[in-house]
Amino acid sequence: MHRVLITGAGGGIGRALRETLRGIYPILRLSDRVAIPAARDGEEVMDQLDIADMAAVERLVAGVDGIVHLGGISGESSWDNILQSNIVGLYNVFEAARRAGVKRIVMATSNHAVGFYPRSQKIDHQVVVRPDSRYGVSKAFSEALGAMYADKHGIGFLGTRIGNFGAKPIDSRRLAIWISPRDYTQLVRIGLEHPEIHFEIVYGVSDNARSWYDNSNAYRLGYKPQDNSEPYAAEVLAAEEGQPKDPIAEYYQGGTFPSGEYSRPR
Ligand code: 15L
Repeated sequence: MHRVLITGAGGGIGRALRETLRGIYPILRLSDRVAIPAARDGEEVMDQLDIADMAAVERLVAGVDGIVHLGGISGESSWDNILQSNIVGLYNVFEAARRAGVKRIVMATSNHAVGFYPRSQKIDHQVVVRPDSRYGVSKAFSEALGAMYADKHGIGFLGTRIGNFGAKPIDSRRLAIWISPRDYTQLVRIGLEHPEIHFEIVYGVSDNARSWYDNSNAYRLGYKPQDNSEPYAAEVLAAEEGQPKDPIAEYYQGGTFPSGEYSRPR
């Protein structure tokens, strides 16, 4: 990989990858719809753009070998917002990538594509999607789009169903789904560099003892997570003691995403 594009480079994950992937690939091209810090050696910072604008996306992907697509909306939002960024914008990125001859796409899909599975069930990468929100539906769409562009056009696709990315797990649910920056970097590199990626789904989680995922597909591809959430467990659980809990949010893997706007009889 010579030139790797990171979309959504101004967000939390994008800012971290900008550092951890620095020097790994000769050129990191960075893009967002918000302003991001100026380019350093080995970087190209693109003009601010909205991925719903196909002409702008075509300019963005020209000359790129691989894409880490973090752009778009990263949580629940109105249908119109999701439609523009995570459906139309996402399609633009894939279609422009095909026209430009991009070889690989690593997608930030999400645990919310499968958030309506109960926490009591261990799920692998082959379960049927059970999105917990409009946002989760858009992430399921990204996986379907990845499959189509892999099967029809040969763009290698790694869908990383990210749990929660950060320096440490921030609550009891995140003890199950947390991923550290260095572990996520490893997954991204597998997606860009593994010689045999055609279409793969993995969970973007560290080696958490409380995980409700069977992440054997990631391990099969060589993932060796360095971090796990257990050292943070006592502190996280103590901080939550006595706090009121919503039973729907507690029951499902997706937490407040399934319980938000929930209108079934409880
Ligand atoms: C996600 O997909 C979101 O992008 C992130 O902001 C968190 O809400 C995360 O899931 C989570 O479930 O913790």
